[in-house]
Amino acid sequence: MRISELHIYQKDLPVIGGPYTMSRSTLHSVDTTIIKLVSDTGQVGWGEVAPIGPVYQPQHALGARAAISELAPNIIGQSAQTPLLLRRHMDGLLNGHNYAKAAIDIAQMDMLGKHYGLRVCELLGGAETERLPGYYATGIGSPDDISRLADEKVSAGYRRIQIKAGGRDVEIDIAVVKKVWEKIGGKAQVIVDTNRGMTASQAMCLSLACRDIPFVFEQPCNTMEEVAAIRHQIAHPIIIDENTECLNDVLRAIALGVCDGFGLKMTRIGGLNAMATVRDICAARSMPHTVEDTWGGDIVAAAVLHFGATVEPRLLEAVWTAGNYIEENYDPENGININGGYFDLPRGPGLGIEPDETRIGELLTSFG
Ligand code: 0XW
Ligand code: MG
Repeated sequence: MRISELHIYQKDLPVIGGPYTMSRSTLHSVDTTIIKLVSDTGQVGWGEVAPIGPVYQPQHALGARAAISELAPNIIGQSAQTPLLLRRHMDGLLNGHNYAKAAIDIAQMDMLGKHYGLRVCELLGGAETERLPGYYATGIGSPDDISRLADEKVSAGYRRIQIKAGGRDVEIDIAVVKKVWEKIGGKAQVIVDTNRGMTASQAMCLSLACRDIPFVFEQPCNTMEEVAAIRHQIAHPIIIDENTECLNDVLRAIALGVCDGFGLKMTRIGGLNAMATVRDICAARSMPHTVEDTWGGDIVAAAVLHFGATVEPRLLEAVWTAGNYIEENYDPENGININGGYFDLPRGPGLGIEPDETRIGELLTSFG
């Protein structure tokens, strides 16, 4: 089976109930790129990548489409049954741009699963579970608003609440953490994620002011070096998110001993197959991690769930999808939705979803 067509679609995803706020950016809508691969046997595979704006990471929607367009002419004709060789082929055509390559990797795995009648989680080694814990990420807000939201989400079934912090007076963030703990302490795990938004001194100030609250500190500062500088001066375990842009960053973080786990975004790392290597290295060092992505609809969400199901239960922190903020599923029948704080793993072959092509935006470019 060989890839004979590659089609690129663009769709704006307005943030429902938004804007989505973090320390360095406020999103009212997210631009997603969907790709459709068609094989010479007529098999279809779907991929997607949706950077959460141009500031969150060194990634952006136009860049994704430009990189995919750069690769596409040389993807046509490649085997659709050898994901490792396809990845190496892409690396030989374009240096970096893992997030763009991820969309092609996801589509190729969807296609391969459908070809063999296997789910993507089975292609990745097998599912440990059919039901995955989600987490809820608040935005930046006031102590009253965020604690009320956290309480609502715990009542809805979530057992992990990520509070956004950073980019403002650290005293306000301290008040938010304390008020949230008052509301949900002992009922859910609390993560404080500054999205690279604090200086080392602000992060130390928040941690020491809340030393009696057992939260996990996510990406407290901008760089791994700043995190390393405060690592042994704060009172909380650390997970690294934005700093893990590739496998080598994960290896460096583990070697430097700067964190106790990771927030792993599947497209940032390069897709499902690249993420499997990171998963197995984390397992070798007992490093817990989330499985998530920046943003995206049912295609990215399904890929996240399939991947999350293959992680050792002792190491899977939680999964996250943008479904809470997106108006409609691409697949009206088997779209990905969270229920009571948990996701059900799709049952069908490949990703287990079939996007309705009237719901996936505008066809921009076709190759093959
Ligand atoms: C909570 N997220 C997964 C959603 C946005 O992509 C940001 C990200 C995070 O953990 O920072
Ligand atoms: Mg994060």
